[in-house]
Amino acid sequence: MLRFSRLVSVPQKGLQLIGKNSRCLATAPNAAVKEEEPRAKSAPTSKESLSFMMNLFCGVAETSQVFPYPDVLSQEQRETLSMLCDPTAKFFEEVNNPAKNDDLERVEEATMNGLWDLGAFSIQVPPDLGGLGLSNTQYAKLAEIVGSHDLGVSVTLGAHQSIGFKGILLFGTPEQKAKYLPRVTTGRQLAAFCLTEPSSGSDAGSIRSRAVLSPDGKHYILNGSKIWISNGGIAEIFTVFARTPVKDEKTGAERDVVTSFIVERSFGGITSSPPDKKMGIKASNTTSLYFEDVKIPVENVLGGVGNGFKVAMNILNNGRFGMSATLSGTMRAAIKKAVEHATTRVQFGRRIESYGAIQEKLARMAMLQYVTESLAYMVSGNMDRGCMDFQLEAAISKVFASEAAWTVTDEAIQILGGMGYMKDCGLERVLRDIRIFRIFEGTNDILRLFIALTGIQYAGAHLRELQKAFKNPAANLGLIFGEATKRAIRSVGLGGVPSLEQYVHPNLAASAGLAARSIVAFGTAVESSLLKYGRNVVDEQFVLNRLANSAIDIYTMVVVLSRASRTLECSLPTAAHEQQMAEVWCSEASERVGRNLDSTGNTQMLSKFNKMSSIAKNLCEAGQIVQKNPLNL
Ligand code: MYA
Repeated sequence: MLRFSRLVSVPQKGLQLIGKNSRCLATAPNAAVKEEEPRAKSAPTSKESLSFMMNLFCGVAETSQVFPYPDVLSQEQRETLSMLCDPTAKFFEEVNNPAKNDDLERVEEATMNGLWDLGAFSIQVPPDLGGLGLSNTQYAKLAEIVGSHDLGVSVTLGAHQSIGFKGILLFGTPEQKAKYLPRVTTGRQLAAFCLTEPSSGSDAGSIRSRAVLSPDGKHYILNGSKIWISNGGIAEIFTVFARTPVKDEKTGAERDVVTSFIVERSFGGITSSPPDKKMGIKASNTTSLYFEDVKIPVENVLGGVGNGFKVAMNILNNGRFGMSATLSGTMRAAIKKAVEHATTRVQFGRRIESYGAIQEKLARMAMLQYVTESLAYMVSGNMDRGCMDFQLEAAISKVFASEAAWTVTDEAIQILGGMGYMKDCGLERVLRDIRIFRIFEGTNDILRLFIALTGIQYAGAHLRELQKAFKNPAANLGLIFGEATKRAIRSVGLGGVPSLEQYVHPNLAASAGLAARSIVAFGTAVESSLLKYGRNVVDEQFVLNRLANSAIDIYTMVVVLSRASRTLECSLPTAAHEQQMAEVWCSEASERVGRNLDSTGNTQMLSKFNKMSSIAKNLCEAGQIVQKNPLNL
């Protein structure tokens, strides 16, 4: 059962509000997390977020992190990147063999060596510690190239640097960085991220591995096991999360907290299982790991005792854009295959590209790729600009990319028909490889709840602030007036919808209007859900999912509007094409938002949710399909 404990505080009379503190706190590496009471004022408080997504939950269009579309590469960074792109692509075309890696269930040695030589295992490590010292955006471009060729290799690279040693980069002390980063770069030692356990998957806070301080206070002694660890059997350096007992300073009672550690295989006491047999990403090594009385020096605590959960979440937040970048490359490659086929295959006397059924597929595939790519570079660009509050946007990029890539690859296979189903075509491997992306690094189901609940908590804090303001109206006129106006505007319909037109190219004004209306409708739906369910909203997963889907749709609308506007402003040759994609995307996404939001408050839909809940319970009680077949056999 999901705790999402942060959401179940502060039940109030009247306005039922939730959230013990605002979620707008920057998740800065090493940042001390303060608990402040929200201050009542109309301008953003110090705890208020500049994240588009957080503000969306209050029905507010905070545009500073979405318009204009980030353009963060300096000339020098652009040149460095161009110098790396060609050799990387060439390497994948000439040296790496994805089908062979898949058959062998490991990445061939020549590929591994070549990738080390290219610096592909240390893209973001500073050069003085052995890496290429590239930015998130540069990383995204390289990830895209790898993703267009071999997802097994992507996961090997990503498990190493996106999450394996990312904690050292983000939270390591200067000594830890100096000791370990050269080893995972020029030292060619692989890293792995060890969070998941047999009884702790989505519920990452429930891990049982335990590390206890030795009597002389010099070591932690680690015992426990981890499962499904990418690079588990081949890594030398591990970021391991374990419970550690601490004494409560006030009561003297002992309690467990989660702490992260840098662990070396050479410490002894670590064994790994044979590689797991998987559906896809077979080339990537996945194993269980067992820790038996592993002696970890105290100086290998990463990020401070008790901060392990936040270290884990921040590592994941920081790495998620890499998945969307990777998968936008995968989609590019799959679409290329589909287009090659559609433009050469003749059936019923015409090339199949000329049929509407195929055109609709190709257009939808192109839009899904365009949105994914736009999300990836929006998030990486914002990270490079120094934005600290991007966890919702990063989660959305992962959820969207993994679902889009599945659909696009599946449709590419459909366009190729029997040929697409054959192993030689390569798409069946890609489809198998892609399936895990909806599961790992936070299942899409858990990330949808994370998006909805985190945003709702922010909106809840905002409402609570308003409630407090009403207790002293004279001192808080600004806030109250602002809110009253907003609500009055909502109650009279669309007339007062905030305009996004000033941020987009004139050709996209109508689409911007659709996005703006969706933003207002979303804020209203969140507020209604908060007022209706109060803190119990945490249990309303049918509603939360629909809010999350609407939030995802709205973010994608704004992101493509931003990107297409920039393309139009620069008069790039693809401007008309991108405009069309943005228009169609916004039109369909806003329709989905309307339907999803309607269903969060509509009595008929709520009754449907109850029925679905009951159907599922019946199945679970029966342990299988409840009814017999129509023959009653
Ligand atoms: S690795 C395994 C991945 N596992 C997961 O992702 C686990 C998923 N579960 C969770 O994320 C959490 O348990 C959830 C929280 C979200 C469910 N950012 O009480 P809480 C704070 C910042 O709600 P829970 C793998 O698959 C929160 O505010 N903070 O927690 C590798 C609160 O703080 P406070 C966050 O109920 C695969 C506190 O934590 C976040 O337990 C290989 C507690 O919150 C957040 N996100 O549930 C991948 N979440 O107390 C290879 C929570 O202050 C990749 N908090 O209020 C390949 C990619 C390709 C790269 C290519 C390279 C070239």
